[in-house]
Amino acid sequence: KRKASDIAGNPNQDLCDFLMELANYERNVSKNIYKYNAYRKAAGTLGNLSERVKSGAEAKKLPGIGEKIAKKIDEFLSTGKLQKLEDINKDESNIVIKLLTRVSGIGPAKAKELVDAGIKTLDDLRKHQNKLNHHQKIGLKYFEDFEKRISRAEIEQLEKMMKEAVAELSNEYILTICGSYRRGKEESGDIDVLLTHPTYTSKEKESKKKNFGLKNVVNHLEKKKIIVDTISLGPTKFMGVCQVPGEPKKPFRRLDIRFTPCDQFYCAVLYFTGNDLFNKNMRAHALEKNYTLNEYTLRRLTPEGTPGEAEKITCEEDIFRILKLPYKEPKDRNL
Ligand code: DCP
Ligand code: MG
Ligand code: MN
Repeated sequence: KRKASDIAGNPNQDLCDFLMELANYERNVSKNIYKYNAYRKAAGTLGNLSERVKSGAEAKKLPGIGEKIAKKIDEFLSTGKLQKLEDINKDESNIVIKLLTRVSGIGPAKAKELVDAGIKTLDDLRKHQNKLNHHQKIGLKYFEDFEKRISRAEIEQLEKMMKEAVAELSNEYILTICGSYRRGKEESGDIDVLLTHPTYTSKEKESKKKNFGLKNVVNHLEKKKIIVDTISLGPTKFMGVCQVPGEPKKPFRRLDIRFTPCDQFYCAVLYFTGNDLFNKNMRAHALEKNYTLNEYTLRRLTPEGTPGEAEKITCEEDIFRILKLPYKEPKDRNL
């Protein structure tokens, strides 16, 4: 069942927005990832409510909302704005950093470097592309399209086309779209594809998987005009650009593909489904139970703290069961 807020809109959208703006400021300007995550967690909590929050005190009872954020909620509810954000947005270099970090591939450090070099607008950036690496150039080239949200309908369309395309290479590929799409979101920021093939295991040598490797898949998707640009391509990871082929032209979309050994598929599905805060929590839970969990494996820790053999995992439920955690559907993994 989808939450009411996903259909009828979020009754706390304005509060979520200012918390996310504070989060992004902490990440992009202060470089304080701890505060970045704290604001995001609070925004996530409010975003999951089906009722409008009435006061800071009420919000404080919820997970991830403490004294300081409660005060900000009260200020916002009574004045309709936040003085801290007003001040932040008065500073011109903050405004430029905010703009530049919207370009895919430009992080806080690069944005600051560009500001120091006198860059103020995307047009400045277009004139100084020599300052950008390949990823950042692609981010700039597709800036407008990459900001557009992707509907489930369009992702479903691409999913079907990609599944048909890889099946032409081998009918044994398994292709799963993860990320926010798998968590049931109505719209996504990009498309996260997980791919595996039975000939590719963590023990198999490179040579054996060659015929069914990621490079062949990417080549084939290029031939089908589904993949239209590449940011980077390695043996297990593709980052690039895709589009629904044909007319009418749809926007260009960011596409990530991970090619995973089949014995590690479900740890990868769990990781790639996220969200990232859920993953952080799940890993912390694992450690409390003397396990170490990552995108590849779940392993028990010895008393000395070294990881043992990988547990045999045949579905996501296995991971929850071994960690003695109640199973959570992907749609309930929005922390
Ligand atoms: N991920 C993570 N930690 C990170 C980045 C990503 O655990 N630092 C995992 C969880 C994410 C998944 O990878 O859900 C996909 O990453 P995205 O950045 O594509 O995020 P989403 O798909 O969740 O959201 P969006 O709709 O913005 O793409
Ligand atoms: Mg995504
Ligand atoms: Mn992604």
